[in-house]
Amino acid sequence: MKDILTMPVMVELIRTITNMYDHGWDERNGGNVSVMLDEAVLKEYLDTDRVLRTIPTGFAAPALNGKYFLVTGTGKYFKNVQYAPENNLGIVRLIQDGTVAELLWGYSDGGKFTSEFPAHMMSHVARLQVDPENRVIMHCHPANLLAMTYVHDLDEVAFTRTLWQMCTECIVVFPDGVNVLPWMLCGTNEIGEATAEKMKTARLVVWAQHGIYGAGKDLDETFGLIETAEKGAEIYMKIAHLPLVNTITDDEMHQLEAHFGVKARPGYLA
Ligand code: 2HA
Ligand code: ZN
Repeated sequence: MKDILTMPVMVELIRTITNMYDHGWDERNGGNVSVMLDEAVLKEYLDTDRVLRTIPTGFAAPALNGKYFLVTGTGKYFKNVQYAPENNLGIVRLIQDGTVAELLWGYSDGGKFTSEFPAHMMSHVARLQVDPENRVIMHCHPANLLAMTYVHDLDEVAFTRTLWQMCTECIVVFPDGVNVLPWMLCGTNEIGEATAEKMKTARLVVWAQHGIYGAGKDLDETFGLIETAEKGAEIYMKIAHLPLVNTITDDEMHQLEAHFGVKARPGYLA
């Protein structure tokens, strides 16, 4: 059996979480990440027959039955993950239609997965239906995106168009746009279901006055999505109070679509 801390996705998750903390996206215990694992690879590092304990999930997700996830722990600080991964992270297998999680590794102080586990698992289900390659759901609290939800119309077309106009590459990186949920109570099945519904049409979902969710095939892609949206929001917060003299026009957006081979969300450009 190889050392689980050398499993490439584990190494990458710890680096990514540290990077998210360093970006200021995950104060205190803010943020959570889940990665769906490949069973064959995991078995090189872990005896998957050895169940440490079982934890009820409080929801059903039959599509994820038998699937393995590496997930951040509830109440854990991203700042600390690199120093004590086994305490701050866990590996679970979902059984009984996703109503129960078997803990196979981690949460070593008796803890469990993030309070946003419903939003993560329901979003995995939603994204896998659209993109069978999806593996990662990431949530964090980037300051400029949050700030933008206090001063910008939360209409998804308007919100997306503003972000696209803030940096040339935004439309190339997230042509599917950004979906937006109004303020809702976090940590509940309700916000999980609402997030998953929004994930059917975009890989980025903003939670107004709270943060953002991203989805992607790997950690780099998902981090990059959030990073690019946050850069757009940062530019917006720098200029929103100033007279707007120039912008990226819809005609220029169409040039970007053609040149980079992407298709903007239908109806979002003139
Ligand atoms: O506690 O970010 O949304 C972690 C969170 C909850
Ligand atoms: Zn949060």
